Amino acid sequence: MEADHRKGKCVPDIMEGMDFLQKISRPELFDFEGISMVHYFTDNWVDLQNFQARPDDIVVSTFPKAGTTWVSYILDLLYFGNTAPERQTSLPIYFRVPFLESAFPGLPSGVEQVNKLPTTPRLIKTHLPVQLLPESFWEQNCRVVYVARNAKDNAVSYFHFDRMNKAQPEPGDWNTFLQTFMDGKNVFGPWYDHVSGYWEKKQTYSNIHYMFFEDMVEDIGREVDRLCSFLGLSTPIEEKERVTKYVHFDAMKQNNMTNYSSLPVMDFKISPFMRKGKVGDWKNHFTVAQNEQFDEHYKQKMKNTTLQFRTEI
Ligand code: PPS
Repeated sequence: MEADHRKGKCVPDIMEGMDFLQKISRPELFDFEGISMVHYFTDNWVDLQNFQARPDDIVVSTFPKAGTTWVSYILDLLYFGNTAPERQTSLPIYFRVPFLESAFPGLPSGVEQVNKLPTTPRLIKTHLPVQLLPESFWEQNCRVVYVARNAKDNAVSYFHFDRMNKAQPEPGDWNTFLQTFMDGKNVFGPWYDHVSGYWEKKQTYSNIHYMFFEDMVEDIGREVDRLCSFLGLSTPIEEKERVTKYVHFDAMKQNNMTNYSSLPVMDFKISPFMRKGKVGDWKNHFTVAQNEQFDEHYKQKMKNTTLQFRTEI
């Protein structure tokens, strides 16, 4: 990224690569290190595993569709909302907080984007399960903000995302996708292992802040406070209030820098990126039979973890 944000020249060359994305086709799913993956996230694997983290890097880690963009934007505003206001109007959030494992044709890889970030700290997005995160993050004792979302709403959101996003495999119909999700055969592998993997890691690695999408919907002000405590930020109250206003669902949906409208792989006529942002939308998708089957399967998969979710608030 060649842009110099401090001088106001902030639409980087990277935007020119976006045309390539229009031409990409739906990828095949394959097994990669025991995880279902697509090549857009494995093509740069050697660089990725050799990635050199810095101690002040902040990693936003999530299972896809758990609230990544929401937390990324909160962090971006907390750190850079005042110092570089032009970033807010000209650089989409997915370039401000690069997607580490991404390797899309025509665009610099996620690793290259991170290495060219002009900001400190560097905010870095990943969906990698805990065991595949590059070692240097742990070696450098980087802060990791993990966001988890209840399995039912997470599955619904992922289903609609796969329908509208050409960089993902075809999801099939809802029943098919739900089975895929339960089998853990979606991109980035089983939800169950992802959320419990980071939860277990937290027991031995104290620099993980584990957040829940449901808590954010319930009280975003409280969650921003907790996040600031974890980060050691003494952000003034008025500033925090400004941040919570900007990151409201409706504001982010209207904001072209946070709603992904500039990413040509997504077809918003099928489903928007900022879709509903609710807890409990699963009730509009699960049949009674699907729900019973899911609950039974869930109990088995989650029987060895203390991790608890709310499916309604
Ligand atoms: S991605 O593609 O994995 O980075 O997607 P991710 O950002 O993790 O998740 C997208 C879902 O988060 C919802 N979202 C929000 N909900 C409430 N408030 C705010 N501000 C907000 N921002 C994003 C978004 O609408 C997607 O959820 P669904 O249920 O599909 O609406």
